Amino acid sequence: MSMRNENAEQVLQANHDVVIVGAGFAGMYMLHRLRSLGLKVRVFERGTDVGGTWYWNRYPGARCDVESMQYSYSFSEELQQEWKWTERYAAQPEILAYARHVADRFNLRPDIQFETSVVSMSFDEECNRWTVTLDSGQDITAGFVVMATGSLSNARTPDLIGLSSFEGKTYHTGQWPHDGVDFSGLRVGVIGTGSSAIQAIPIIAGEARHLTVFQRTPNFSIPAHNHSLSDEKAKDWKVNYSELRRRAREESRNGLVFDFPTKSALEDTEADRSKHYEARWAIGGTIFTASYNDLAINKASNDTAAEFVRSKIREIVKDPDVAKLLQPTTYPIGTKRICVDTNYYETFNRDNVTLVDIRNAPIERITPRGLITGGKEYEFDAIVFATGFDAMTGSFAKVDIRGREGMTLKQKWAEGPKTYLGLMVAGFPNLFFVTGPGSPSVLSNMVVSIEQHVDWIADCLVQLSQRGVESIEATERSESDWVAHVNEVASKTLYPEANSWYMGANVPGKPRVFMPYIGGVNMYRLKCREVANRGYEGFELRTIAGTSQSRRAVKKG
Ligand code: N01
Repeated sequence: MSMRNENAEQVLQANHDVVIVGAGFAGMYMLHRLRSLGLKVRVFERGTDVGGTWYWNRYPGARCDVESMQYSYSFSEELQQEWKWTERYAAQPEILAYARHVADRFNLRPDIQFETSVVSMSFDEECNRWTVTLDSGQDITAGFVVMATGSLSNARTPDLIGLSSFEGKTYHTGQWPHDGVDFSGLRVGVIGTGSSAIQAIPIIAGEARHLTVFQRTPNFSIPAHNHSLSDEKAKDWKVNYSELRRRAREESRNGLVFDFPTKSALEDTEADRSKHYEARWAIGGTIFTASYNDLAINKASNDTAAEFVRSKIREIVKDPDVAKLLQPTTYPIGTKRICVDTNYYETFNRDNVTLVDIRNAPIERITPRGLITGGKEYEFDAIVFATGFDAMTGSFAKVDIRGREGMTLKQKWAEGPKTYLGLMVAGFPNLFFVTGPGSPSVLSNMVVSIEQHVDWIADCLVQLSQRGVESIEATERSESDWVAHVNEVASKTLYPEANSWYMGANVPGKPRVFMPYIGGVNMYRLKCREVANRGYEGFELRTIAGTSQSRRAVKKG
């Protein structure tokens, strides 16, 4: 190949119809959909393989708390019929194997560039294209960019004094070593008691010589009652998949199939309520928070569920002082993400486990031998940070994104994320967000929400192509109306009462705004459909004739 041809080839490779950032569940399906439309698409992924959350979060006990038959793609009938889940709740290795299977089955890998981070992006208003800069320094241009970077993908280690002085090993649950960690015979400290910690703690306690758990805020956790999935049960789902998936998408608020209750907790007598909660506890899982129809909006109803779980903690944990520390009292149940566990509270009955309450005595500093809190030094061989994520906006904040007139997304979101439908941002044309802030995302079965966004974006690109539209952008008006609506709906619930990552409260200095849309995936889907049917109401569509970089035609819809 001559030099000239090599240059031409490089230019060709650097120009795409669509760039997708991230090869998790969202990025993989987005690639599949857009490629089937005949578009030239490139995915950039910082990991060495597909899987997103399930690629990074390999901590002991990592498991999905949405049932496997529902936490899976529905876009391919063959895929959903052929894949065999082995447990009610799949463990991380099985979900990662599923993601890899999808990548192979749909031959996605050739269009994914692994071990590549997008560091910056800027929109060229002259030609309506994005220039995407990679960590290698290479520039790629694309008519459209889809951020499929996940809602919980920017792991956060608190900025503790002395962190680098620690002589043992440190780990973060969200960046776990691929070869696993052997805690046998070690003194281990776990910081945090969120979903990740609650899954990891029972397993680490079984291995370590001694485990010390540092708890700032206790969490409500419901037993998973995980078990292997019988062939009959799986068959039941598979035979009825089309109807069940429809119900999850169109009838449920959270993208899960179950019979949503029609009764308030206050309509039952105390004895009936107790029986009902016992039955829900015996079923297990996140749907405990939907035991009645008003637990998220009525404090008196919520109190009954919270008290039931507190009574369970008192029943399970033998030491009354430890049981007291483990009982959440400062926020309504469900307003911090409900946790699902296997033997979490039971673990505190072990002789080799100590709970340290740091609510009033934050960790002062990390020392070479361990950490200091409440004036006492705790010594460890390993410290596990189960301290969560810069949720919902963290993965966007890591990329320097510049829209019209050089405005950065960081500036735009200085007081909290602003989007129209969680899909687009005014001032940032042709940039889509999959499950962005302002959409149901983390309040739902993520796969359902991902598929809905991917399908909407793909359909939108088909429409734009057919109408000769070069750029689409949320208007300031539609964006501010949507943000107001998202806040209004949230304010009618108990959610804002908790210092949760939904509110950005876990990151010092982050604006306190309720980020996901709580109106329900069913209502939200209708709204998105209506917007599209009305010719993308609330978006500005621009047709620019005669530009040199016209978007490639979509070959088929
Ligand atoms: O993170 P978290 P996570 N000093 O933010 C504490 C999903 N997920 O990784 O509550 C001391 O919930 C912090 O304390 P506080 C799920 O959506 C799903 O556990 O802020 N402590 C908290 O206890 C979940 O909600 C699954 O007071 C500090 C903990 O660290 C989300 O991911 C499994 C601290 C962080 O909890 C995040 O879960 C796992 C500090 N400086 C995760 N900073 C399943 O599907 C933070 N903490 C089952």
